[in-house]
Amino acid sequence: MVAGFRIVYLCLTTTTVNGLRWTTRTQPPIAFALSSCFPKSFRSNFHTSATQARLMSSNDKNIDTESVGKSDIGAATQDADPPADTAMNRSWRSLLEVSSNKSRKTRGSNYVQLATFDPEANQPKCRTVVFRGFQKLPPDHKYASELDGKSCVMKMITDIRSHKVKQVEASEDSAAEMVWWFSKTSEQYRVQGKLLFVGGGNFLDDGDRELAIARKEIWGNMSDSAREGFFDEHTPGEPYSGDKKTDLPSGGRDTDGNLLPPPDNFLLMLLIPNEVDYLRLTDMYRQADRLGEDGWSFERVNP
Ligand SMILES: Cc1cc2nc3c(=O)[nH]c(=O)nc-3n(C[C@H](O)[C@H](O)[C@H](O)COP(=O)(O)O)c2cc1C
Ligand SMILES: *[C@@H]1O[C@H](CO)[C@@H](O)[C@H](O)[C@H]1NC(C)=O
Ligand SMILES: *[C@@H]1O[C@H](CO)[C@@H](O)[C@H](O)[C@H]1NC(C)=O
Ligand SMILES: CC(=O)N[C@H]1CO[C@H](CO)[C@@H](O)[C@@H]1O
Repeated sequence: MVAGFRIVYLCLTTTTVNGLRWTTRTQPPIAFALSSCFPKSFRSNFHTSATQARLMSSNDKNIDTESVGKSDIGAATQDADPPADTAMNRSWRSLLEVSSNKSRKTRGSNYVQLATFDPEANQPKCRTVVFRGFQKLPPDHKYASELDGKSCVMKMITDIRSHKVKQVEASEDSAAEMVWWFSKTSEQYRVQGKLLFVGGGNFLDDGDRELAIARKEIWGNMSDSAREGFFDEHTPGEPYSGDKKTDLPSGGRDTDGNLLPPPDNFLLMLLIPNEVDYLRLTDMYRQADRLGEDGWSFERVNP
């Protein structure tokens, strides 16, 4: 098993968004890229601003218009037409719930891009990860963060051996930014915040009861193949060392089929947001949300 397979496995797991269970099916990254990069609702009837025109042209180069079904365009246009009065006065968290509900059936709609900064290389680094729902925490928990009665703590998983972990650990403020593009509704969320890892003893918060439970739960909810990958001793990113099977515990289970505890490699990764930039292309609406001392505030800004 090599790093490439691990990626596929990560995509196969059952995840939760807003409390709903859903399973992401494997598909080649290329197919994913194609299907999700076509902003179908760009062709809606809204006025075209300079920014929109720029965005459209940069995308249209790659669009095979024949492959975008007419029915899709219609559906997307309808869906992407929020009642103006309600859409203008909502926090990013409430907007995101609507977006994510609308796209729940779209394959790959829970793939997000996560950027960290590598202080050693003095370079930003970005990669795709699976967003696995919001983590509920008790109100008095030190990382509890709520908005409109909903948790803002964003849940993902990763391997301790991946570079993002070193990058975040080496950076002073654990800063990261996640980008989430909803192709169906032509919305972009850029979520800035702090990344937090929870593992089996290597991190500051590993002893936290709530977080340890959350890590265990997500481990248990993963697919067998995803779990298995975390027992693989081939270090991700190292020169290819062949496909020789180590004796991985099949499905991350013991010989009786019982779930093994998560290995130290397996990390719960939480993003705790402090700033969100929301952009909706259908009507060129942009909003900046910020977490201040008095909680979240938001303001409409020019697109
Ligand atoms: C569709 C897709 C989903 C992925 N999901 C995850 C994930 O949930 N967690 C993760 O650590 N890597 C995931 N990966 C792999 C990352 O993109 C990346 O290759 C890996 O984490 C190593 O990155 P790093 O060394 O910069 O940390 C996924 C890749 C793809 C293409
Ligand atoms: C926006 O919503 C808040 C409550 O979330 C409310 O207090 C405020 O009056 C609303 N503003 C407008 C202009 O609708
Ligand atoms: C989104 O979906 C969840 C789960 O079905 C539901 O509980 C929630 O009310 C929905 N939110 C909105 C804003 O539609
Ligand atoms: C989303 C999901 O599948 N959640 C389940 C994870 O596993 C626990 C039990 O370990 C269930 O209670 C959750 O419903």
